[in-house]
Amino acid sequence: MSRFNQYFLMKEKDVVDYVLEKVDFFDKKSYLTCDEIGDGNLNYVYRVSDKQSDKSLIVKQAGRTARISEDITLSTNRNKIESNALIIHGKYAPGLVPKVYLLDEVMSCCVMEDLSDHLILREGFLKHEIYPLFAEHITSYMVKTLLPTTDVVMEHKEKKQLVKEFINPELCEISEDLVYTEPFNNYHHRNEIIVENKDWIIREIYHDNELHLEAAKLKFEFMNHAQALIHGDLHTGSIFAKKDSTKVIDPEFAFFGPIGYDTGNVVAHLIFAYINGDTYHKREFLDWVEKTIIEVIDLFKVKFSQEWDGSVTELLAKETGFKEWYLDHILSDTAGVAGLEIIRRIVGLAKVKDITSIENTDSRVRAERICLTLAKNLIKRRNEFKEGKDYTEALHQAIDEVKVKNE
Ligand code: SR1
Ligand code: MG
Repeated sequence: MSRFNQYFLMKEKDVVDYVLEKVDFFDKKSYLTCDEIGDGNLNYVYRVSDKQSDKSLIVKQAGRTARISEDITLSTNRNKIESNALIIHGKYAPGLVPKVYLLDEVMSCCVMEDLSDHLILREGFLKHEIYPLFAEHITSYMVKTLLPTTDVVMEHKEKKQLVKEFINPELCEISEDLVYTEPFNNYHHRNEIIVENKDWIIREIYHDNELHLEAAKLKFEFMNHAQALIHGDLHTGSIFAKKDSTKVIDPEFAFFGPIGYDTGNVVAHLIFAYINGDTYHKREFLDWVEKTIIEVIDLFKVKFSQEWDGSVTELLAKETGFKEWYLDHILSDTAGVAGLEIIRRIVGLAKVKDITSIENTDSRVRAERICLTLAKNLIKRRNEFKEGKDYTEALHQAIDEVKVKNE
């Protein structure tokens, strides 16, 4: 009788036994080693390796509470959502996500391809590494995974069935709270603000009612616009990269939501990378990030439009002007979400190393103010961000504005 017929949170030793019992991957006589390598906020991630054959795989298990805080209790069903999203994304965008070898709904874990020849993109960015193909790859990933699951392409009853399967209430609630609500009012008393920026943030974020109104509109867009099966957490910690390859991992926040939530997250985290590079005067890296921000928007538009022409099935979506209207809406959402994502990572609970690793206090204060100044602009003027260069111009404007105010 298997000891894995009832859920429990595994330790390294259990994971080795689990893999030998459940997956036909290693030789049964191999000597396996296992390390917990997770650094995310929610789950446990184990790498199981066989030194002799040089083979390895990943086991990811969901606990009943979030890793970041015991106070956050969560359904372990998120592991099923993640695995199924990876399987669907693998079908639409082969080569851009890891392969799933096994989904185990009892143990709430999945076994998947080990990508340890890649590096988490945020870690690469912290070393100011350049990834020449990133914009090409991530725009392909987004267009190929998002458009086919919209009503533009997917048969409508099939889509509604998938919407049901991807109802993800608890993880959506995390985003509704952490991204769309708490940064503006600290209503769960868990925002974390550095003391040197406290008064500035109270004035510029907590007391800006126009900003709150726009955040409210975007929150309802997030909750009520079942546009496509989105990744739901597409930051640079959810992406593995090496020079010639990009793999998107971790879609446990997947649900049917606005496409701009994914595109906006990618842009926001490129902006964090830029601000970190700017703090350390990394010119070559800065030029590359700036070019990448522009390409992410502009290539997304081109690829989305081409893919639309080749795959649209909904009759009314073929009406002249509809595609342009649809894309325009995605672009406004992209800017709005990018702004929200920036604010939540500076003001809220879950931060990003691009900013927290800046040790010098004056530099950290400056970096945060640039981010927040830009973010407010992105949210309030989101209808005006139509091209990649609109973002980089606004970024430079924010840098100049903060410089002037500091003088
Ligand atoms: C409680 S989880 C905090 C954050 O980590 C994830 O990566 C999501 O971004 C979530 O909001
Ligand atoms: Mg994650």
